Amino acid sequence: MTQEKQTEKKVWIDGKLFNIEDAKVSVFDHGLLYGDGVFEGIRSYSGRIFEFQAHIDRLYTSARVIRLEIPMTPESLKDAVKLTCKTNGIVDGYIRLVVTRGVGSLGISPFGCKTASVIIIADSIKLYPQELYEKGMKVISASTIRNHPQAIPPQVKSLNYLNNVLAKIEAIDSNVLEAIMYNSQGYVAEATGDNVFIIKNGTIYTPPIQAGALDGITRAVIMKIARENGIEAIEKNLTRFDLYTADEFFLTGTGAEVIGIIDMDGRKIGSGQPGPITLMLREKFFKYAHNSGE
Ligand code: PXG
Repeated sequence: MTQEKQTEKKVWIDGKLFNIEDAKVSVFDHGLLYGDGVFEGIRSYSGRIFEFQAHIDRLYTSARVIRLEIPMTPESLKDAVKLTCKTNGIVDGYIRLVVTRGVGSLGISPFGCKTASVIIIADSIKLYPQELYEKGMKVISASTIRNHPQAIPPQVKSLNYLNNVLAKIEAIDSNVLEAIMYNSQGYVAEATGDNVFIIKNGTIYTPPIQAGALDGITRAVIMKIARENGIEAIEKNLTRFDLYTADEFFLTGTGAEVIGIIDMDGRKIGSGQPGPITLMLREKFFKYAHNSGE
């Protein structure tokens, strides 16, 4: 057997590990038919799973809101994630946890679906090219808005990402890689898979979750690190004016980590380079990430 064969990638589905080519779900799964399900994206740093409990808690919270019962305890799910990481030799990597409504008949009602399916993929992710982490990234304003709070709440990390997909397409059509999404009132909500931060006169501002953002786990870590370093971090409704006129601007997320924004809608942000507070927070974030986790 070759070395490669021994480290062949496996995907965990409902209690079993499958080779990639056999890791499949039914066409009658309501996750596919209706986008009915929830997910999490988690990173592993230096062989430890970053903010593991926070991600597990958010998954179960998202599931509760859509009345989806995850057919295993949080503890057994964590064990399954650890097993999948170990099996795939993950040290610095990315874990995608997906819970679908499961197999049912055609028709929207979820109540004919017997049990939810749980899928764990342990792989790697690179959201943006390395060069943009050093030089900073350009963004545009998306015309596609985040969901109205009386639709599926934006705090639910659901399998319906089409608003975000459309905003991402707008970005790519404009020759940039990320778009800022607004809410139905015109306030800044977040990017397509990242939370928004600006710095003005030495203070950090980020939109409140109620503005239509996911309650980002990286966001919470960054606010904690900022405060520990004597920087005030305030949740406040922001408009595009606030972003255009920020001294510094950055995005955070499990995929994105921390990335400086240097241009928005053709306006140069700050000095046109990732700012000093952004760079300091980024460095402290990685230090923390590689020295925590479980
Ligand atoms: N907002 C949205 C809509 C997200 O999907 C974040 C904010 C950041 O939250 P966390 O908890 O990760 O700090 C996310 C997370 C991908 C990818 O494949 C997307 C995310 C995370 C990991 C990978 O594009 N989004």
